[in-house]
Amino acid sequence: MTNTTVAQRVSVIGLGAMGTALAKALLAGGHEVTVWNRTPARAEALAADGAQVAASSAEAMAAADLVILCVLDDAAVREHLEPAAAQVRGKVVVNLTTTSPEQARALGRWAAAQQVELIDGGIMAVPEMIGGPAAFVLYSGASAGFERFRAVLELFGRAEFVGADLGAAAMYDVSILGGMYAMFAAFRQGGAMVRSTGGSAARLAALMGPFLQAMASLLEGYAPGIDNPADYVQQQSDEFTAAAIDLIDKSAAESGNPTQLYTVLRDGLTGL
Ligand code: FVH
Repeated sequence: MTNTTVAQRVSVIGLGAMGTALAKALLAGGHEVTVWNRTPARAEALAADGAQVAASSAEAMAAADLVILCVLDDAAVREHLEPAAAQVRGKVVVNLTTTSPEQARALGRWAAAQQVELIDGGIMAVPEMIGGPAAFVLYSGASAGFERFRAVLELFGRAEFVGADLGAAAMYDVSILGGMYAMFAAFRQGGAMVRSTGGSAARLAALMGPFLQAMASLLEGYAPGIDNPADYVQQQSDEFTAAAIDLIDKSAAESGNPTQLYTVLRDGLTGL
């Protein structure tokens, strides 16, 4: 049952920067929150905000109907979830730890054997954004469990359910992060290049930011040709794209900042 007015019993396992932000959002939303962290001081800091502090991860999981994990990696998730099978049986578990799609599916196989409704999540926000208008979280896996706790999960940011395949949220997550890292790598490289002509990364940011935002608005129009390659209408020839990227590559070398970055882009965007 989704009910925005009923306080739910929720546990948060892992109180790093992100787990702490999640727990605070749940407390602000009026839920009964139990927390556990490997280093106890981080959990005790949340007691003042109204959280119950559990003595072990298993005790925290036993205290809740909805269990949220946000630890370093897949190994840390398994280290705490697998010995607590009895504490999570019949419950909804949301793993907001960043993992690969196959790691999410493998955890799903374990969860299915334990009668656990597993949801994998990918947080598209930094801790300071949690609960704010720009934050969103991708979810996949157990759709009934997601709907049951949707109102709780929406406290973190817009909740986007992307499919029943447990690997789906992680695949969207890493795809989006790939775009982000490509942008930051190009900005860092560009900053070094413009400095060679007396420019600055600050000026580049002011010019590049709005241009990239305009380019981002073209992504939706580009999508149908990727979803249905038979319908793909090429906007720009491979020769044009390759020549443009080669010019950027040559300019990087002329600036004294040679890089493999554009070679990789050329391979990704053209068949040449
Ligand atoms: N911070 C961010 O901007 C990103 C946004 C996108 C999603 N990520 C993922 O969220 C997971 C946690 O990230 P975090 O920012 O909270 O990370 P830290 O502040 O470094 O805290 C790590 C917590 O994990 C605990 N931990 C580590 N290993 C273990 C273990 N073997 N057993 C139990 N807990 C473990 C650690 O505990 P402690 O060091 O305080 O004792 C912290 O609570 C992560 O997957 C990001 O990729 C965040």
